[in-house]
Amino acid sequence: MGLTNQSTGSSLLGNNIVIDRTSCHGSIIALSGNPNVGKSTVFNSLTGLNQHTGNWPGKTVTACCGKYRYKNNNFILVDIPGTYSLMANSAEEEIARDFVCFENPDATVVVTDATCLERNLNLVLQTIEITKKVVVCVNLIDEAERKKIRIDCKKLFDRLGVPVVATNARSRRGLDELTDAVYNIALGLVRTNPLEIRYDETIEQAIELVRPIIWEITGGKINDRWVSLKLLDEDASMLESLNKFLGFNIMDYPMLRQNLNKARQHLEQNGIHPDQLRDRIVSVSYTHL
Ligand SMILES: Nc1nc2c(ncn2[C@@H]2O[C@H](COP(=O)(O)OP(=O)(O)OP(=O)(O)O)[C@@H](O)[C@H]2O)c(=O)[nH]1
Ligand SMILES: [Mg+2]
Repeated sequence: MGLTNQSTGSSLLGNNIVIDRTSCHGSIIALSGNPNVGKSTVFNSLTGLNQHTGNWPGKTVTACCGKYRYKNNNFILVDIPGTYSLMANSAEEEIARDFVCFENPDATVVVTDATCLERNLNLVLQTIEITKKVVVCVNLIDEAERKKIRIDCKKLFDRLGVPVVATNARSRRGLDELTDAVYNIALGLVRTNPLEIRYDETIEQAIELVRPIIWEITGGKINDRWVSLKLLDEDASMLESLNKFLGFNIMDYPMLRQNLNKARQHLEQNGIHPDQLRDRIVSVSYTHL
């Protein structure tokens, strides 16, 4: 299938994963997922490299890049440290969130554990809220089968609206299908139709007060709906990353400040106080599972 391996000189600098795009020609593929679900095993199988794997969570502490070829195209795979969410509750979550949001990978593979899929789907939902270019890898399928857990990938695909591939990364089962799904998404040959997370009416109205301004300022380069929600939630770490990405302070725009205030007033008037917004956001995500 024309898959060859090669490492790249890309690295994790400080809190950011830095891809040297001038020396890396190819599609950038993020490999994310909860800790200990087999991300590095998938990474090693595809790239031929030797990222640390083992049966305890938190082995991969810095991101690692590797290269593979498929159907005459180069792919740069980035093994991101495992996270349970993209809410930036830790440095790892911040790294994962910033890579998926601001590095604009050509595809993000969310590796999940087939034996406890429901818990893993939270990260999938948070990821498809940021990017449409997602492939879900249901790994450890052999363990699930051993425990008599049946995963209906077709049904999951219907619900999530992104490709879902079952794998046993240790034996390479399903990896050809995964490589093909990634190829199709990264090169835009297949478009996804991800499940849209909808919040209650008041939050949706608040988002709509901010979203068009974000779109105008950023020129559609980032997900305006998601950024609006994060700004309403006063997510300081996301604001810092956003400003770094843009190269200016987005809060310098008076129109944005004005509409954020309006949106926050609207939330307050309808009983959603600033410290309650995050809980509302998280609980709504769970209702989509
Ligand atoms: N049975 C089975 N074991 C697997 C599979 N994929 C990975 N493993 C094993 O699961 C353990 C964890 O795999 P890793 O690749 O290190 O997981 P990771 O997601 O990179 O973990 P962190 O870096 O800690 O987040 C290792 O012992 C792997 O050999 C699989 O599909 N089936
Ligand atoms: Mg790892």
